[in-house]
Amino acid sequence: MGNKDVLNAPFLRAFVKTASNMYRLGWDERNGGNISYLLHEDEVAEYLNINKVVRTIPLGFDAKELIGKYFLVTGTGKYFKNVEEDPANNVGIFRISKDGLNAELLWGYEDGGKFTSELPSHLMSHIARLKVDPENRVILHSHPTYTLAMNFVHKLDEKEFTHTLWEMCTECIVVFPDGVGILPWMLCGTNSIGEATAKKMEEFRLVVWGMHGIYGAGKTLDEAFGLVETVEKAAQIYILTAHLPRVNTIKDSEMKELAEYFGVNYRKDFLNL
Ligand code: 2HA
Ligand code: ZN
Repeated sequence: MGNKDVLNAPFLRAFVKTASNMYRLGWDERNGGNISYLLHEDEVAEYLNINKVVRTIPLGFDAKELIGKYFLVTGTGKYFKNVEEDPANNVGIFRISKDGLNAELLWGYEDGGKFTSELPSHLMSHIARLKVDPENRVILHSHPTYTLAMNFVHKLDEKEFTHTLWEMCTECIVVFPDGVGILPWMLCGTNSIGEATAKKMEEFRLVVWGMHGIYGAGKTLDEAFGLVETVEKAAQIYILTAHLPRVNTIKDSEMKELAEYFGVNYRKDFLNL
């Protein structure tokens, strides 16, 4: 128990790979972006002594719904670019303390750092998603280029924004039938934006932070990443074509056909049928 090298843990390898992919796609400049991954106690215990708390770090909010849960989370001020070569300084593994107010660090943040400034949005979103999907394990935040560009030229209305994305790639409505939630520009790093994000997460696995970036949620790193990747692809097609005359389009009746054929529960109110 607890004596295998955590750097070889499949959950850490997958996490690092996700951060590197996001960096290489240009979504996470400098310290932009953050990822949180809910770990099972037994998988943590295979690599770490779960009775040895390295440091206790106040959360700054009440996370009592997550008491005793373990998270792998990127560090504040850390660059996605550097996660792969130095996970121990750039990410950390902690457990939520018995009073729900602290993070009990078990590994990582070795240079004295701590979790991302967006932890309120992450943990509050985990709480919200777990109520909808008990298997949800990942929340990630990023600044994907075309999605962000689209924020400046497209109306930030959930129905219209989702509809435009669905129109840009045939499979969009199948990948995110629940659509995209949108928050207006808000001050980031606060409990308020955390509460607002979590409220949207009750309904959506994707939440755009107006003129800032996007959040994705999923059962796995691949699911959360894939959702953001698909939105970004659609936003890229939109930005590449928005200024050109539209000659062809995927019709709402065709999107309905897709959703029905693939058996997904889509937002019918986001189509104009
Ligand atoms: O700190 O992306 O929203 C990284 C961020 C903040
Ligand atoms: Zn951000």
